Amino acid sequence: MSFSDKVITIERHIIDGERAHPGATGSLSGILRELSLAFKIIYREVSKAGLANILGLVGRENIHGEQVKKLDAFADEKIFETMDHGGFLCVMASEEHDDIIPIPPEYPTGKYVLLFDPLDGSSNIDVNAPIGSIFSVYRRMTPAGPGTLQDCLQPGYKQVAAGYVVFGSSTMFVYTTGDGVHGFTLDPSIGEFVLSHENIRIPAKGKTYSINEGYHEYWPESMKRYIAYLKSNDTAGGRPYSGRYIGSMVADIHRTLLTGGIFMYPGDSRSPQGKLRLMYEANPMAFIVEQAGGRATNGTQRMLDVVPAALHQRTPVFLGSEEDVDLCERFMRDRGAGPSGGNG
Ligand code: P6P
Repeated sequence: MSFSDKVITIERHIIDGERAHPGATGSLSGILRELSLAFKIIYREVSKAGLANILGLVGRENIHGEQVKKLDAFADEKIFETMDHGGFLCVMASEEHDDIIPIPPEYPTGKYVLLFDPLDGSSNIDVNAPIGSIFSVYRRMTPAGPGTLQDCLQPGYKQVAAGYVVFGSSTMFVYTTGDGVHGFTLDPSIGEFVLSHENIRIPAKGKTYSINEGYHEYWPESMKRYIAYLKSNDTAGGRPYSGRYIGSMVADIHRTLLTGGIFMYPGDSRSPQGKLRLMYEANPMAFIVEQAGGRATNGTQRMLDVVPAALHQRTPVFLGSEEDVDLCERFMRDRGAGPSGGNG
């Protein structure tokens, strides 16, 4: 069996996908191909961060008042540089930039919009915990010319592609274009992302919950009751669940996607909208989880139906296995004692 028969690179998978859509112009494939290059470049720096003295703070804050570490800025720069000239995009937006990022006038514009979190979980860089990049792609709304904020502020159900790369014990690129979710593991020996998880499906019900329990006192009572229920002893009901929380959204959601369960970053008395960003964190992850058979909500409605009002708006996030998210919603809807014993 030849090498090419055994190994399906992300480029080959994208081309095969494109052939399945005769009307495809190749732009979306081009975006995914260029992004995989950007992620390889970021991988090279992440994998030697401890040695390349790239650690430490750039010494400036991003718009959210968070110290920006050099790798954040590096990842942001590399994604922009890789994506700005291909003629696929009319505008970009990044967690690291207050406003939308125009395509330089010397380059052609295209029909797509790219939003991204260049390096999420950056607080984990210095402790060698998993980190990742997240992206979301839409078709432009405006007819032509430079893309606008309106092109960026679309509800999540209009995404045409979304994905992430997780820099962990191995480096994986996971994406969907609406035809299921597929995972590719980087083989450094050939410098290629190779298909390793075709058509990922999230279990209907899991055994783990993922939330920062340090904020327990700030949660709404319904959240406290739900988490207490998951921790209660009911062997037949599959409880107690195990707690798993890395504090890196990409890693926590990647685990939830593969093994099931529920990831939560709720709003609380200090931050009613929580911490995570709708446009380039919650929406792309919601698209992926739904495509894998799971659910994603902001606690009151389907995440992908939320109509955005601002580029960097925050949202509470509850996503994962369908049955787990359903039960979580029942607890949150029932402000009283919660469903009788949950009966999950
Ligand atoms: P907390 C990382 O800083 C991040 O943006 C997400 O990756 C992660 O899920 C969350 O914040 C962790 O926040 O408040 O639990 O430390």
